[in-house]
Amino acid sequence: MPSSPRTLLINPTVTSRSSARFPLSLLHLSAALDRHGSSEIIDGNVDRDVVDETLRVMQQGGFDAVGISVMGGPQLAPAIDVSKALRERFPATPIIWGGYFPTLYTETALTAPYVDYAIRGQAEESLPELVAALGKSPSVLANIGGLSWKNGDAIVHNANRRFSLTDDGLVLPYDKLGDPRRYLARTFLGRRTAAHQASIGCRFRCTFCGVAAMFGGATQLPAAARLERDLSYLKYELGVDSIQFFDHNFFDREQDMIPLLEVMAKLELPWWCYARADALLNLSESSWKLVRKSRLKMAYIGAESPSGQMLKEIRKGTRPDQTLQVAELCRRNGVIPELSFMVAPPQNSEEETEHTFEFIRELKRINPGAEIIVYIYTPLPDSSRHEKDRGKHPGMPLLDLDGAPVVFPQTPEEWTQPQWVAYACHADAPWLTDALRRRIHDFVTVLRCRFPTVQDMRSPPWAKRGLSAMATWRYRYRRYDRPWELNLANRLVRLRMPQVSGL
Ligand code: B12
Repeated sequence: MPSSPRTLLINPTVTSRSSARFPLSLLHLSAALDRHGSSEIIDGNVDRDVVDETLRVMQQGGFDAVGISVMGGPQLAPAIDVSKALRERFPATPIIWGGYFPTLYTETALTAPYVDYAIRGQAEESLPELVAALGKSPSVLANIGGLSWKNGDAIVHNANRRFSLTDDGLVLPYDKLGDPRRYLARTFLGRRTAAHQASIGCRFRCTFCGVAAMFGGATQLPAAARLERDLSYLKYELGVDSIQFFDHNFFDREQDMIPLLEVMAKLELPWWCYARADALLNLSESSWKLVRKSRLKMAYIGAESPSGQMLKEIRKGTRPDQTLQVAELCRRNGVIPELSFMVAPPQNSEEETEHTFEFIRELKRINPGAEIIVYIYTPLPDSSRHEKDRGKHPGMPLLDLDGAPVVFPQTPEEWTQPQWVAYACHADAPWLTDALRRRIHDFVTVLRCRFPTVQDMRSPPWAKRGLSAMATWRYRYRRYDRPWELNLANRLVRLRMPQVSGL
């Protein structure tokens, strides 16, 4: 391996060009790689033909390794396509997978002949160490934290690495993306919204969440000076006018948040973030004052379920009454709560789902502006949870409609089958009857027509008002079933679905 290795980083296509946001994972990795070598980025959300573009860039020569970011769900098929094409045309180039899929399903990723290495978790340190170690003896590989690799026929999992929020004093290398301004989007927050991540991790260990599986309950906040430097660059250099935070959970302990909120209040960039009901309810009035001044527009809060029992089982750590209270608190403070629910759990699927619909109605009475996201509850397989949590809080075995145990895919290809893509997207589960699937779909159709999301910038206001009026009687009388007229109208208007495309 040369003393200054070159790495090609790829983000396989996962969303439309208009929904493309800064590929933050690759920007962070690129910054880390460039300290001891160099790197280039191909972002499939912008360069739509990732395979052709990758082969074209590779032909120019000189890359020592390729790193591919892979999230379960729709990103897997393009990740496989580009990996296979690389293996065929450049068989000697090592292929490294990183991100949520190889972190959660490490063995599955490494069964593929086109994946040589999987890095679990954060990779700012592990990836540069790996590319520097390529071609050296296996004993060097064995010392790289967070790396899983193939030693002959055996798969070796090195120890986990501790998470850290390193700061080399620089902003991310946005210019690696060509003109970074093409990633600024018109959203309900502003005309030039940028994605940013300030802190990492989450201190909670909800059993269903990929973030808990990745971080195991650890979190780290940035220094206020760093947040100010990064956001000021976005605001004053790139002309950003609003921010979507990808932080796994923005609001942490109040005393630690105050310096960060002061930065946000100073910059006054309308913003969106992930939050928890308990953290918002615990904020003092002086912090809320900062929040209002900072122009927080929307907070995505995992409400998950109206059942206290289920919230305990999934180790959510919040209660249904807190969900109701936070809806009211947000209303008073001019923040829209975007509340997400997981319906159709494997046990008592129908009752739990109907109970959730009623709870959503109650929330809408408390705060009609609250936005609702409905997912199907699709738990992670125990093997994909963080090593600290495996075997604990097992829950009931997952059974399909015939009562047979649910068997998770064993290869990346199997994960690309439509039913497993839907599972990864929390859109379907093997225990769902056709009737329940339809019932959920119909409820969501009536709900989102009755209360169109403010995030929809595409549909004209008259169309949204029209749909809302059409849906009123169905919503009022709970006549959700077969809303054919709304489906028809929707086909013309195509309301936006935040759960699929993000903001
Ligand atoms: C932005 C985002 C998206 C974007 C696209 C992202 C992209 N790749 O272009 C969009 C909106 C399209 C998206 C879609 C989905 N997403 Co998404 N998304 C996120 C989000 C909010 C931020 C990701 C991010 O940029 N993080 C910042 C960077 C710095 O961190 P990172 O990505 O983790 O990268 C680090 C490591 O993972 C690793 N790494 C990453 N890539 C690579 C590559 C290599 C080579 C290496 C070595 C390491 C490595 O190193 C990086 C630096 O330390 C996360 C939640 C979060 N806060 O992270 C969810 C998240 C990743 N998404 C998730 C999911 C499930 C989805 C969906 C598949 C389903 C859904 N309903 O949400 C959908 C697909 C929707 C559809 N099309 O139907 C889950 C994944 C968990 C899991 N169980 O697998 C997350 C964690 C949300 C959650 N809490 O459930 N998503």
